[in-house]
Amino acid sequence: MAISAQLVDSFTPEQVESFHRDGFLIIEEGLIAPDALEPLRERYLRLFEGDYETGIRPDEVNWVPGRDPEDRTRQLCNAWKSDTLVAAQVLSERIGRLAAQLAGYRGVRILQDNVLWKPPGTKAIGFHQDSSYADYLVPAEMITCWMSLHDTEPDAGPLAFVPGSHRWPKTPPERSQFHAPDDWLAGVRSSAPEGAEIETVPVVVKAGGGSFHHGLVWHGSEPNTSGTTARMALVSHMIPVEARFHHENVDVTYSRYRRRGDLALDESFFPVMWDESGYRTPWLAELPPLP
Ligand SMILES: O=C(O)CCC(=O)C(=O)O
Repeated sequence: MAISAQLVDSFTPEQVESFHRDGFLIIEEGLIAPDALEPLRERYLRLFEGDYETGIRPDEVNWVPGRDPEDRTRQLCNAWKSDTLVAAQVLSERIGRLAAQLAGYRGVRILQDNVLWKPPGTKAIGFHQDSSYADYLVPAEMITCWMSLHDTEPDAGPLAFVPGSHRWPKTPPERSQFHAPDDWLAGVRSSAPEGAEIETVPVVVKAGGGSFHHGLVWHGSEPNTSGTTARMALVSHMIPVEARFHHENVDVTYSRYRRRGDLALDESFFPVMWDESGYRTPWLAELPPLP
């Protein structure tokens, strides 16, 4: 029997204001429908075994069982290309519309997804600013929706934000400090304005809840010290619909999708999730409906 739940469909002016003040907005529940949670968790187990429904490998596979240490937070990027259920959630029109409302964009397209799995005993994800990884795009910015597939607990390494840090300058990415750093706040400390207090706010929500965050807000997650509680999260990193490739700057992975002599983002790889004109990339209609 279907479990009914109120899905978040728009934000109040107060929520939009709070996003702009803090650089993030936490949503207790209703980003993912309850009936989609267990099927998505099952897809995660298959994906991390290297079992790809579409036969296509994600753009980044940052953890492979047996190859990589058990104490690493497990991550895939662009698993939507490998699994149609993940694609249906990551590329959801509703999530795109909500992101556009918060960011003030006239439309959004997907830049990249993240599939994250943080079992007990796994180490931190270093605090970072997403937009500092986007200099191969114009404009080099994004808004992110982070959706939890589990109830999150304060000691299970929840995603956490530094409020107001989206007003601090953009700092170049420190890629070696992303996966499993011992000092997960090192990056924030070195870039915080003198005297700024570094407070972190954890995302403690029900399964299906999560958050939206500004591309410049500092965020990351501490080690999972809970001993018992795993968490999985699904992330849509979205960019303004009019974004294009930078004519010179490249990304080691994603600039492979740049066509010769053309800076446009190809909708096969960067589909438009929602646009105020009513346009949505046509092939998205082929995705399975979400449970
Ligand atoms: O879930 C995490 O630990 C990190 C997620 C993250 O960095 C993001 O959503 O941008």
